[in-house]
Amino acid sequence: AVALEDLKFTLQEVLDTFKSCLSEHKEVFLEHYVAGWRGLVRFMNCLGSVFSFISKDAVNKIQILVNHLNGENGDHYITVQSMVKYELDSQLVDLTKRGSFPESGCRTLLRLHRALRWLELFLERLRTSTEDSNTSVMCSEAYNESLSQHHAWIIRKAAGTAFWALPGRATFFDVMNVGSPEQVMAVLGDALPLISEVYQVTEDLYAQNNILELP
Ligand code: 1Q0
Repeated sequence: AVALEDLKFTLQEVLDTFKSCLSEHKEVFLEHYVAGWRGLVRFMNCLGSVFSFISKDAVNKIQILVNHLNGENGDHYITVQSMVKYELDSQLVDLTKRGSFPESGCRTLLRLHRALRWLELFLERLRTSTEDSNTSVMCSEAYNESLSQHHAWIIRKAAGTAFWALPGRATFFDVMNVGSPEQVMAVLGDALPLISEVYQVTEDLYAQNNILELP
């Protein structure tokens, strides 16, 4: 019961943080973006230890961004927009090959940004799924359409294997603990447009700055 209460809080928190990500002027607050990811990682950790290699990488990237936020130049990291401008203007980003700035905010956030697209596709499938839909299949389809294109063979292999360990749809919905399948659908329906918007704003910003392929 305690664990479920915890999760309920987490999922609500995740949705709320993505809601609070965007400013009036459609800027993305890094603090809330990172908090959203923290919530997702907590949720993933509850799905079992097969996913720990994934959550380790996510946690590592979250930490890099938090360190920037809390660092002496933290003021420049309030929004993703200000971060991109600051790091590019100050030449703090490796643009073509890995070198002096393996932990730039721009390249680190790009990895999470690509994963957000996977999340969007996966949740959309979940939202429109039926009782006999297979979560592993939905997860791999979403992955193959998005994140996998940026991953080396060995990572794709490991991810593909982990997906088969996903719990079934019913368990998944139980673990979310938002109520009946209809209520889960409603919660997903509320959250998805917000997640899509955060994704799109970031995608446009990265495209305008020509930094969608940072090494
Ligand atoms: C639920 C199952 C989770 C499936 C997550 C799919 C993503 C698979 C990614 C597998 C690769 C992870 C290993 C490391 C990869 C890195 O090489 C890669 C590139 O970084 P770099 O530094 O080497 O250039 N890193 C990444 O691509 C970042 C991957 C972050 C993945 C974070 C996934 C967090 C997932 C949360 C689960 C949410 C469950 C949804 C239900 C929520 C309901 C509201």
